[in-house]
Amino acid sequence: MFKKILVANRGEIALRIQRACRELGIKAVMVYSEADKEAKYVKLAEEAVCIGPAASSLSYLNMPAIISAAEVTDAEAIHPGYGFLSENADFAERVEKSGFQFIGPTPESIRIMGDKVSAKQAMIRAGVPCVPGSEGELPDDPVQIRRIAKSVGYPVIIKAAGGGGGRGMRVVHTEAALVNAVQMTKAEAGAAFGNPAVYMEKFLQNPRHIEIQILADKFKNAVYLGERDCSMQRRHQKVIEEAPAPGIARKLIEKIGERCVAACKKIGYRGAGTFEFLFENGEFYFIEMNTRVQVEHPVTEWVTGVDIVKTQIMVAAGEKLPFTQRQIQIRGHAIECRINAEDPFKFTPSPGRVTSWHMPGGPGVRVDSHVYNNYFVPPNYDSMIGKLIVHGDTREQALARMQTALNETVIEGINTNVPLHRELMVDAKFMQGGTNIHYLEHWLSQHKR
Ligand code: MV4
Repeated sequence: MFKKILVANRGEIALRIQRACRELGIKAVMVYSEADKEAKYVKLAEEAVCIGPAASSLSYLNMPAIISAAEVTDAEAIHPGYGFLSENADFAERVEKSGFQFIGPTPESIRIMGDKVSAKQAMIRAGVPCVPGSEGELPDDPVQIRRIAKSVGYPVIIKAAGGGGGRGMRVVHTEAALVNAVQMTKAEAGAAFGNPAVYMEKFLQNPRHIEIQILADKFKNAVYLGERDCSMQRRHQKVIEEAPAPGIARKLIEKIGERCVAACKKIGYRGAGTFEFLFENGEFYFIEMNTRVQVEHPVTEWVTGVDIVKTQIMVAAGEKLPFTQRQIQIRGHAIECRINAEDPFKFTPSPGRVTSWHMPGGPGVRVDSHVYNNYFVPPNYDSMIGKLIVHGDTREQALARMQTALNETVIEGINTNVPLHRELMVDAKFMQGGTNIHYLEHWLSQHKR
């Protein structure tokens, strides 16, 4: 096992990784920007290195600064967390070329999944069901583009190969709008991602976003840890996640989970990963794969009892997965509310000094946050300042626990979206379960203030 790891991230996930290291008896080196020197995990750190000014481009995205920090502290591995450099294949390569273990998949796996066209082709070859669409990149010839759209059937969606997470997409309803839409998307993709390649899919009108968590070691062992329902989102930012997905038969999850595991073995995937699917009319359609630990990993940890972050570190160190598929059982129900420093209904960011911070507790309540009383939330980063996760024997019990937990929560000095969560947890449709990807934005348009 590693003796020392460098944590190349900030916020709640930096603290989460630090905690996993403590449990494993590994020293964690924390890196921080000038804006983050007051963060809890920096104060708690046995070693911390300032890697630059507040701007992410000069600190958390600064590859030489991070690798130098690993060199001067004698770390053996680098955990990238999520966001920042976590899905940057060049970074993973530079980490390994510098003699450190990248805690994640190989640069090659990251590269394949980063290009959404090659990701889809890999999944088709591995037997994972995908959204019907163009076989690979769209050609330039308008005649061929029209022919492909006709065979897929309108409406279609044009997506950038270099996009993902909702960036670089355009829905097309008619043949009249098609070729121009393709050209526009290509131009935007070239400018935004340095890659003008686009592909086409049938546009699914009312799907749910269901994702499968997997873990794999370096010996082609892989397991799936069930699914998460991440349909409650606004502008491609998830707001609430839960596991398991309400109303989806276990048998269906097992079938798709086994496909994901087979795909991992086929491509030699290692580490933690997530297969994202759209789920409509009882069918799963692969859209993208995330090659990192995700924000919402705690709901899966709670229903499976598996520590995903610890396991990521263990498999990166060359250990075998410490469990088989048969040992993975889903127990109860977990819900996560992302706590953001923002206006709860207008969504304007709300950084600043937290003058009061009281977190809930009791049975089945977990809080992952680096914030503490009198902490200053810097204005330079993502607005997420923590996550409130609950577990119950049933979804009803989890909902009741989340309602109580949100009512106990007191955060003063900044605005947060806790009031929004309080309303959503008593919303009849959400309480019923199974809302689709449009539900939250529709709800917000009906609850303007
Ligand atoms: C789609 C889709 C409908 N049909 N693809 C948005 C984020 C990116 N990961 C893929 N996205 C979508 N792809 C087809 N063929 C609808 C979305 C989509 C969406 C997906 C997941 C969660 C929220 C969403 C919100 C709007 C659109």
